[in-house]
Amino acid sequence: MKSFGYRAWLQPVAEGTKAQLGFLPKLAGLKGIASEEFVHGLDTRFGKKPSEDGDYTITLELAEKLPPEGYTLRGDLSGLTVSGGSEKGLLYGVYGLLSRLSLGEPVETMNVKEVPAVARRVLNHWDNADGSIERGYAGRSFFFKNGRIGYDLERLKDYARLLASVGINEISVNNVNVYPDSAQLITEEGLPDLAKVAEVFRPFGIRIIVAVHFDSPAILGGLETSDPTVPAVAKYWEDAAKRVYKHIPDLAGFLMKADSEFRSGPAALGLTQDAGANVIAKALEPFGGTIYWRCFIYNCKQDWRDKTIDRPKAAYNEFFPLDGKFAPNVILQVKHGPSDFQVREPNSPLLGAMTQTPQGLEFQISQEYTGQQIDLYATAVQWEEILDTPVTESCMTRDLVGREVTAMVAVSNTGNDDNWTGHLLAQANLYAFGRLAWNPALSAEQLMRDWVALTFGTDPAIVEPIANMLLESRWVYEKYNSPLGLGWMVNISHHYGPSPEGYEYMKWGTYHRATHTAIGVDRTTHGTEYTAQYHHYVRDLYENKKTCPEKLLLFFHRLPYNYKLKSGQTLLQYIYDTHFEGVEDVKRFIATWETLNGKIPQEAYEAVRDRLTRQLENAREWRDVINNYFYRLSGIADEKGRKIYA
Ligand code: GCW
Repeated sequence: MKSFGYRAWLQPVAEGTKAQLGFLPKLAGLKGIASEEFVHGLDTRFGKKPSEDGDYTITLELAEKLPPEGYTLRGDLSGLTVSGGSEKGLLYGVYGLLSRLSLGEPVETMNVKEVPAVARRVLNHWDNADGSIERGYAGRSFFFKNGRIGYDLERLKDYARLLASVGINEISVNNVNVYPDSAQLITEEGLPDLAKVAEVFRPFGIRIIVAVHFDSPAILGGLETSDPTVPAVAKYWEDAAKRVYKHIPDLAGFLMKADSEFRSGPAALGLTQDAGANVIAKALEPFGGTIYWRCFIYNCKQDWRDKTIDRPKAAYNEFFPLDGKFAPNVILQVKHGPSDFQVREPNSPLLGAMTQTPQGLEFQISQEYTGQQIDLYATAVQWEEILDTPVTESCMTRDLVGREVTAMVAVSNTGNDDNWTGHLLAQANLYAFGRLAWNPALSAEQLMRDWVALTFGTDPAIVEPIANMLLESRWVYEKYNSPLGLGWMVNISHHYGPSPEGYEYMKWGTYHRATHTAIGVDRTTHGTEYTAQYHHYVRDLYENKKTCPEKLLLFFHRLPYNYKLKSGQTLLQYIYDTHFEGVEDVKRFIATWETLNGKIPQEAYEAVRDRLTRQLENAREWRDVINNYFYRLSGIADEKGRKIYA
């Protein structure tokens, strides 16, 4: 019997909940992965097997008029038909049906049509061949061991099911920082193993992507250069593509992190990014492959004294001039914000700016800067805000999905911990990403409620408190973290816990430049001119302190501590207040969680309680370090006279 956490959102329905299946199903129609998964799901969720003597017929069929990944569920008193545009669509239909049954929806009136908003719903794993995971907070890799592919077949299959059940259809398994071991994945030696992984995921409609090293032609091909303008280098990539597709004919493509954080790339050779991307695109093109080219490029050797460089401007400067110059099978993978997955930052100005180039919008499910799966943090709430951000006066970021944004991508938060994600409630983030990539119009509230109900059962006495905690968790974390869009202020390298000046004098380009009177970087047209990268509607919004969303004030403006916010609080008092509140909120989370004792599986109760206790420690540390820092700098006391440990 698998443990509670391992089963994630594919749980057996709780005894006595309204979701108990009220009929005995008889299965008809197409046989294959969809019918197998239906039988498996019925058994594990409801303890029932379809039978010839069943009293309600579920028919699985293909319907050519539907898009390949689309499906319909049409039920009446005599039975329900799942129609899929292809076997893949049918599989999604079966998962859709099973979760609706788990949520207690009646079959007789079911009338659903689902078509994904984007064709590519992608998970990037940052797993290294030695089994470690970069920014992984849930144990070791379940893809790699001891320098090569190594896995537990059953676990991998269970993972494939989990991902497919929420519509994820492409995964890269190796880190974008490609080290010599994982560079080998595209060689004759490495490919048979990778092909076996692809084989596990294939039936579930999931294709593999490989992260490749820009210097592969030199490292693996024995060439003197990896310069993409050299014919032998282009030939290397053509041969590599042929080799890879011989082993994995349905490979989704390659993923490249070039010219970023000490990686080599076109810029290092005096070329523009299209010069690299297009050569690889051409090699992949005959096989229908795509090259995902990351836009996370900035100067990571900056001198903190130099105020002429502003890191958030980097990606736009590098890529916007190249719009229209990329081959059609290049997808530019853009992090949602211009900094780096901070708790609060504006959207990347590249989103909406490049109209001629397909883009992948990159999220981070792994909680690098957002509590590392120790602190509770529902990423879906942040993603909803990101999608709700205007690009122009008449276009929201959400509207780009399915247009320029042809892929939704996220960095995975999974590892070989028994419950996959370390913090049990962090499973909600993986779940939400899949569903949001399928349908970006879904609200965080809907996603969190569904996840809680599928995981813990539909009893409102359980769903309400847990869903509410999740929905509040982003704001609570932000309250005790780095304030008002400043970002960073984290301990260097591992990025957990506070260090207000940790990055202040380093080369990474992340400075807040606090003095005894003011803090922040002026990124308006009077300062670094970062705002000029946006459409004028959005630029004007951010330029003006009065219209700039307050939670982003210190991202865009340099302000004195006594600057008055709309609430009437000064900037500094706001910082003190939110930091005191954040800790109290975490205490409240613990109290709420304790009301669930005995109502949910003990294993889950205790595991989460343990994480919340650790979160409280972290929140206290943040509160006291941040408040102390600002008090020492400004000399201004807390109006409410609370303890600042000065
Ligand atoms: O956020 C930073 C991380 C790096 C990561 C990089 C990236 C994989 O600190 O660990 O490297 O982003 O996205 O490439």
